[in-house]
Amino acid sequence: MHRTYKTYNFKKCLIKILIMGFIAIFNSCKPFYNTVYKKPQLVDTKASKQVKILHKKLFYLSKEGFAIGHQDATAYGIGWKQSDFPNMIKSDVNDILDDFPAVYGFDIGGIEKGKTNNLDGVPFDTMRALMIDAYSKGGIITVSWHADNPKTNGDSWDRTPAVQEIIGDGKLVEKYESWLSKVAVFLKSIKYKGKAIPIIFRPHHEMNGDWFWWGNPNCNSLEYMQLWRNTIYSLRDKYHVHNLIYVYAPNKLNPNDNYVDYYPGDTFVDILGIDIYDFQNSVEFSNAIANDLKIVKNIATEKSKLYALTETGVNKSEGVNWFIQELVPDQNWFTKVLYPNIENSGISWILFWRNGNEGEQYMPNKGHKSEADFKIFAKEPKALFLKDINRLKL
Ligand code: BMA
Repeated sequence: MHRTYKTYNFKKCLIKILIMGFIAIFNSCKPFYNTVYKKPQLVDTKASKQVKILHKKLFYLSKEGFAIGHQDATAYGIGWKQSDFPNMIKSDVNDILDDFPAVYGFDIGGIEKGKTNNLDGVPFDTMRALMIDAYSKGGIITVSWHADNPKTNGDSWDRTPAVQEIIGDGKLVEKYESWLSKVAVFLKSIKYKGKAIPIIFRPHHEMNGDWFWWGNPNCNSLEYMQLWRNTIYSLRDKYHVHNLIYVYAPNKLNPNDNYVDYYPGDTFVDILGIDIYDFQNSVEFSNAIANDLKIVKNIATEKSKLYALTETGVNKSEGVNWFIQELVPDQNWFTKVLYPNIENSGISWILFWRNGNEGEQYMPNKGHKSEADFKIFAKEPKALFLKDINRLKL
């Protein structure tokens, strides 16, 4: 009896193992690309598997809605910073919803000089830990770079022309190279389970605006394109960074702008982005969103690339336009102004800018006048938070 029972158990085990083996083989045979999700042409042909998975996730996301992102979501918020809560992951979004953002924006301005903290005071070690934490929970990481001015060592907003000197045989080429080497070391150091986590990288953004040293008119479009390509040659080919997806992101288009004025070429850009804020007039904002996102969508579709609203938010603390505010009260901005404009836009994600202080706040916190409206926005079918994107089957 005893022997028979053992044999029976052994057989049962063997069958289980065989079934599990078949399932594993079946799953691993499921093709990564298919007729809906075709193999994209990525900037980095050596991009890691994690990058490829992230790209696929962004693609499928955009079929369901758009991932909701927040800059520095877990690094600080209104009235708090991460070090006040060392044993938990806090975010202003989570304080009002039973969920977290799906996309986590960070800025590495300051890394180029080997600083301990970024330009907004976030320690790079904390930033790395927060990125890993968010990624381990299914979150998506995007990074911008408010680099200092290499010519003057002033900040990003020091508009002294500098690009000419960090391209070609410019005097500061080596200096910029050494900055990129520090960017590379940091971005490669952000690892989860031994592998560098995939990062959506959005350097030298808003170049059609006139506020950054890399922007118009401080360099011309050809110089900008050269800067962009050199940045990729260095990161990808010299410093072997293979965990990046590159996003080209102008600011909202001025009447004479073409979206592709500074576009460095299809082989140098993975995703098309655009930054559009509502600073003064919500009607103007709605028009810009409708108009610009349509342009971005058309160009991206033609190029078979994904696209996103890479920075946004409402902030009328300066230049308040009371008349417009009465027409479209800010308390209802998320549901009345924003959502209708992006609902069918096809963007993969939207990134609300940081909650630096009450004068520079783009996400509601607990008790904020838009809290109730944001909660309604969060329930909209296309607004995808962390739990929603984790439900996606790739
Ligand atoms: C800008 C502003 C600055 C900030 C920078 C980097 O848009 O928010 O205050 O230092 O982003 O986060």
